Amino acid sequence: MRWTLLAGLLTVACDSDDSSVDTCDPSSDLDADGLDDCAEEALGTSPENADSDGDGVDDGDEVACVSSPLDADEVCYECGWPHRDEIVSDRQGSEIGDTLRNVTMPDQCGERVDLHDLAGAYRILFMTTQWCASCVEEARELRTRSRQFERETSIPFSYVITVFQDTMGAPPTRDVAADYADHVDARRVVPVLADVDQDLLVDTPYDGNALPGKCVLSPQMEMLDCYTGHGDDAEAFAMIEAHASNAGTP
Ligand SMILES: [Ca+2]
Ligand SMILES: [Ca+2]
Ligand SMILES: [Ca+2]
Repeated sequence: MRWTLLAGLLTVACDSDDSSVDTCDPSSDLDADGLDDCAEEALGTSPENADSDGDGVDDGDEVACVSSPLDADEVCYECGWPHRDEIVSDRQGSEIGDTLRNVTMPDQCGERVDLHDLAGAYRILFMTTQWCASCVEEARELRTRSRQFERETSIPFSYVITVFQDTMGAPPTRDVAADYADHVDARRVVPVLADVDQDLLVDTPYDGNALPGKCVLSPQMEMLDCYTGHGDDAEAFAMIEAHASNAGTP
């Protein structure tokens, strides 16, 4: 932001008349980071420094993966998840209608992911244990189910699998996310998170007693419904379509 201010002051200082206010050239990409000079001006990034925040990832790549090119603490997730935490409201709680608290959990790429970065799309949390064999069977369908719903409705959606116990019934280590993702073929389509501190058993109405637990989340991370058991989640998908329709989303 400091750069934007400085650039603005320099522009004003150098202006001899109003006609020279807009000096950027949309056909020029001086630092070859994939963003033209005018896009950089609008973003507040430097048109002469490909990595404005110095975090090792070029500005254009950060914009493409939905990561801030002006925040050195935020870089692209290896698994490709966006950083959508800016969409989440402050009204947090653990009941239906509340906004889910932000918790950080390791994913299948071995990185810690802020749950709120997964805002911006509808989600169904699929909360399970590693030892639940019938849950594995259903979890294997979730990648296809996610893609099918998105294709049919054009509503941004995916399941998010969270694992709160390992094969022995103990809290999972961070490696469990990668193991489980491989086992159920989630690839990088369905986020798989190891709930190492069992945060979601506290932060949602789900108590972990019946498997799997499921919570439907709005793009703002509001809990629209929570329930348990296997199934095709047809009612949850109908709820998402109705919610999206009311919210004016296609
Ligand atoms: Ca550029
Ligand atoms: Ca950067
Ligand atoms: Ca950054």
